[in-house]
Amino acid sequence: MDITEQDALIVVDVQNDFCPGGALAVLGGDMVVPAINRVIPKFEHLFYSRDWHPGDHCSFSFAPEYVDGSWPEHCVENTPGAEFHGGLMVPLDATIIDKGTDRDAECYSAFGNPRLEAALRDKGITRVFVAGLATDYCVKATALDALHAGFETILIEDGCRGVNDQTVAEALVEMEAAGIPRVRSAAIAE
Ligand code: VGL
Ligand code: ZN
Repeated sequence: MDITEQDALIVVDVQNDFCPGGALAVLGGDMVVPAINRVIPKFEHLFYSRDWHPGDHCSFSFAPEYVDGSWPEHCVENTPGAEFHGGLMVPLDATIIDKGTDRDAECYSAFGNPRLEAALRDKGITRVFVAGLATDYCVKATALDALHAGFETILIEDGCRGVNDQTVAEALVEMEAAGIPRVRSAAIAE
């Protein structure tokens, strides 16, 4: 697959708290790392979002239900859980996009931070590839927002993992129906 200077990679929330051992671990969350690292050298434009919450963020709950948008405390700004997975390649010229920084608002999409869309437009990007965690929450929200903002949007299927099998399956159907195809990392890297 041909990747050009009009393409960007958006890596969503590949942070310790979403990986095994983390506060809100996604099953196999760390498995996205080799898939993402494989495609990084192909892209000139790299964006990495971070879930970056204040300690009293409104999504935190002591009795999380995982179905109504309440979660155990996770990705608190400047804590080890909020750091990128240690194996993830993060080139020095990559742009980091923090989101969920407002205590009173949930923010699944990386486009919740207006810097992302502004930077994509500024660089003349027309197509984005999306990967990361979690497929059924922040990856889905980011990919759908990218599409609605007018970018051709492609999901890197082995570069994503989700919270719940059922909602992952639904998310994949929803994204596909919206017009977001899936590609495997090997097809990009080759
Ligand atoms: C996420 C739940 C809560 C995600 C972030 O990155 O998918 N999920 N905060
Ligand atoms: Zn969060």
